[in-house]
Amino acid sequence: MITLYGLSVSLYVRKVRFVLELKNLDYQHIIALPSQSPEVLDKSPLGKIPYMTDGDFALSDSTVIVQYLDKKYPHQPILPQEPHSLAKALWFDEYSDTKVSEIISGIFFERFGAPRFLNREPDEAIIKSKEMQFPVIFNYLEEQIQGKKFLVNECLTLADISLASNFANFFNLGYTIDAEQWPHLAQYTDNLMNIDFIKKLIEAEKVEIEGF
Ligand SMILES: N[C@@H](CCC(=O)N[C@@H](CS)C(=O)NCC(=O)O)C(=O)O
Repeated sequence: MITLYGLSVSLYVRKVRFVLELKNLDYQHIIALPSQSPEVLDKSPLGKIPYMTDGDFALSDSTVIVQYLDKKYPHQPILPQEPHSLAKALWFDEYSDTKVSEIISGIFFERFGAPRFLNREPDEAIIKSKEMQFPVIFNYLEEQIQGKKFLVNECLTLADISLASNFANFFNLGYTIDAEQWPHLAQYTDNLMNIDFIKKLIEAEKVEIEGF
């Protein structure tokens, strides 16, 4: 049995859940926070979420987990075999986990996390400075998408799954993408958010985080 630990609103946790859902794997999700407790460190040596167990095998880090899942459960693959395509898919996952996350999840953390976990109001100056960086990621992605439905090989890969996880937080925050300025990105993200398993999980999350 697969058990995934972490908060639903984490883009890294959501990335893993998207893959579990896409592959239609049986799993349980346990809500857990990052922690330096010995029990958590035992499964996640950096104390971060997500971490996962598959039977008695424990592993952490979203990118490690999804690569493991793709190897062990190869139906509905998310990673291409061909080396250039594989590198591209892993690159967009990295770009999403770092640059996109720093901006979008940075804002999400201020709005959602600061009041709940740091007992303070969101810092509007931090939010403003991150909003000003939207064009950096939008321009790059616009150029990469070029009217395609998916980023790599015209089929859904980890590249799109990782970005969908980040943009779910972006849309949940009430932002929209200016389709005049970034038509490809607006269309691309709209397509992603309407893929069945993505849409369903985002809806389910809303119920899970109610009252959090
Ligand atoms: N590279 C990791 C990043 C995971 C991560 O940073 N998770 C955050 C929550 S969204 C966390 O646990 N932060 C606590 C910490 O950094 O100690 C992954 O892909 O899973």
